[in-house]
Amino acid sequence: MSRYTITTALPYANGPLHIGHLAGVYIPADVYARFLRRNKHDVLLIGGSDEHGIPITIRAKKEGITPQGVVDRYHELMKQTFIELGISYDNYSRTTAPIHIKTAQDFFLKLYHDGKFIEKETEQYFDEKAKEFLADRYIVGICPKCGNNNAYGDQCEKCGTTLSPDELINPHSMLSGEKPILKKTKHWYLSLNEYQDFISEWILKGHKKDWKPNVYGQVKSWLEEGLKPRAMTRDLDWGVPVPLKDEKGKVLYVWFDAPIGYISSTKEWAEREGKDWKPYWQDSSTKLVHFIAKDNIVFHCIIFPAMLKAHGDYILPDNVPANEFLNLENEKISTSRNWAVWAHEYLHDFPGKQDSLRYTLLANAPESKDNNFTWKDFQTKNNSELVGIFGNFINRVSVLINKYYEGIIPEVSENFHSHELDSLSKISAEISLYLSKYEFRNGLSSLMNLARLGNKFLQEQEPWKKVKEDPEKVKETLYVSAQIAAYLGELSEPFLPFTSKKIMEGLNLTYNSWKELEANKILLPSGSKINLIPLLFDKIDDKEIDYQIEKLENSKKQNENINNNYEAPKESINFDEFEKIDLRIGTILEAKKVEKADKLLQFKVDTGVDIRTIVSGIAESFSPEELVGKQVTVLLNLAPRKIRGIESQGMLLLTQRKDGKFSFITPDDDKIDNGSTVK
Ligand code: B3M
Ligand code: ZN
Repeated sequence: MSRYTITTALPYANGPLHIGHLAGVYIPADVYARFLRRNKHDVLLIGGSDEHGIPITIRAKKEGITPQGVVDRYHELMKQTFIELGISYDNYSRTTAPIHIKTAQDFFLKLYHDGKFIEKETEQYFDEKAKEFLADRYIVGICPKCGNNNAYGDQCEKCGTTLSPDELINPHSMLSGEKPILKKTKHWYLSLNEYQDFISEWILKGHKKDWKPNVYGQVKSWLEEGLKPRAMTRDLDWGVPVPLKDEKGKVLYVWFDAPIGYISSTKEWAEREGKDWKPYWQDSSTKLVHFIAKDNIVFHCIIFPAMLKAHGDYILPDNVPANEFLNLENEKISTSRNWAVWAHEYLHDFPGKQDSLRYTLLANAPESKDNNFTWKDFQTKNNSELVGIFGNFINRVSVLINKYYEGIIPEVSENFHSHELDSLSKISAEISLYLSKYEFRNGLSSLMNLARLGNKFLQEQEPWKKVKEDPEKVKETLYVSAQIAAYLGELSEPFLPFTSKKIMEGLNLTYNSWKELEANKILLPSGSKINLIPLLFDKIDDKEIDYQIEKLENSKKQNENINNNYEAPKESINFDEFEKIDLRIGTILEAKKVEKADKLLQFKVDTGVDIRTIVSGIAESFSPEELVGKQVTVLLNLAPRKIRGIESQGMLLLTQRKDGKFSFITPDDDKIDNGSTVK
């Protein structure tokens, strides 16, 4: 028996979970943990929400709520989703929990006092108006590569180029719109370069050749580039405060605090269960396994191990089985484009069908390359494989044994033997080997082979035809089939826990250890009693699938609209700010072209308050005469400004059609008094 600490990447609590998360991290981790538990290992499956970092504050700004409001909402939603999907966490925590704040701060302080950081002053972008240092994500400007107006300081999402803020053309702060300045600030850096040799020894020269090639390869290329010092603190007001006196407004870098979240979550579990957390992190015989997606490899194979090494009290990961990405209908899953199957929506639309999703996602798990989910494939896998093979077999066995023998497993001769019985232990060993190597797809496919074998066996033996003429043969057939069904119940547990439970209950069995299965134990000896097992799966019809596909097509349409017609929504403002804007209905009294300016028209407008001059760049859309007498909306309190020597004392409100022509915002009732306010 060994001790295992299994961690799952802490998802950012800035949105709901989608099938990409599930297929890449959470379902494989759950299968692995369940498998180890069945092997009687001491297993701790640890998770939690990542509630710090820029993804959270950006979401908060977008929704006009506080970061705490954002994480409260999504933490609960994610936690509930994991429970409903049967992810068998021993503990699911969150990084705003007090126990985490303390654990992360203590970790930082230990490194600080042991002299593991270098303190460095550098220049960073600062928004003078908002009085905040700006994370790269908070600086927007024009992409030097593709001209996209809304490129971020770290990346242009249109062309995918990685950027740094100083590469942006006309950079400005997302907070205030101002041009950021460079300002001095102090931070604490972990000299990753000092850990270069250690990591290279440990992973490259050490025994990590059995790590997945994608993981090993990424580490190797990082090491070849050479590790550099990395700041472990940030100037932000959302995060774990840097626990040093006189250091206000600084927080721990989210990638410093988040992986420590695994440790805090373990502590939280231990406190609740009256256990000791330390062996799970500090005993060298414990196997630490991180389940993550490929974009987190550097953090789990280089930065976190360097932190653990610098601290000195901790074990290092035994393996980091990182997965590639899952696509949806052959396109990259995207939260912002709403191109996703949201886990909570699936659970709502397909109640009781958790295992159908687990099955499809495991069968398509992006283990060694990106993989794809399509609704049609989901339907086929459910209808042909789960209903047609697996469910069908279990159903026939339970119905026939109940019909012929009142649910009692029939007698067979003492030295009865069959090669189907032999295959049970072989398949158990095969699945076990696959799972121990993190090959979940292969494991699942072996399980299905066993169901296929059972189905084929029944089909060949045709007990329903022979029951009269050869009752002894039929007893053997159903005796063997019962054993296959029992093994399916046992072996499906890590993959399809809800189904497994139904089978085991139906067969009146309790779980055996995997060792006993590999030793070919007869699980249902003659004379044991089984029940009629309700149907395990039902068909998903075209209507349900069409509805899902339509949902995706709608989000595609919406995206096209957004991309074609609309500017990105602006940051939210509060009511007081809106109230400062003075909008009135007025009437155009005079209109004429501005000399030597093709685009400009000059108006005299009766605003009800006064009569004023307003200049507007709409000459290409209207001839002046047609506008006289028109009621329009006027922005009254815009500070006057000179346009071509004419003082413009306000602004007329217009919108622009797809063809570029302007159109006035006009009341739809012609009896509005000039000077009426617009609210
Ligand atoms: N929240 C990144 C992500 O969701 C991050 C993982 C933290 S694991 C310690 O991809
Ligand atoms: Zn670009």
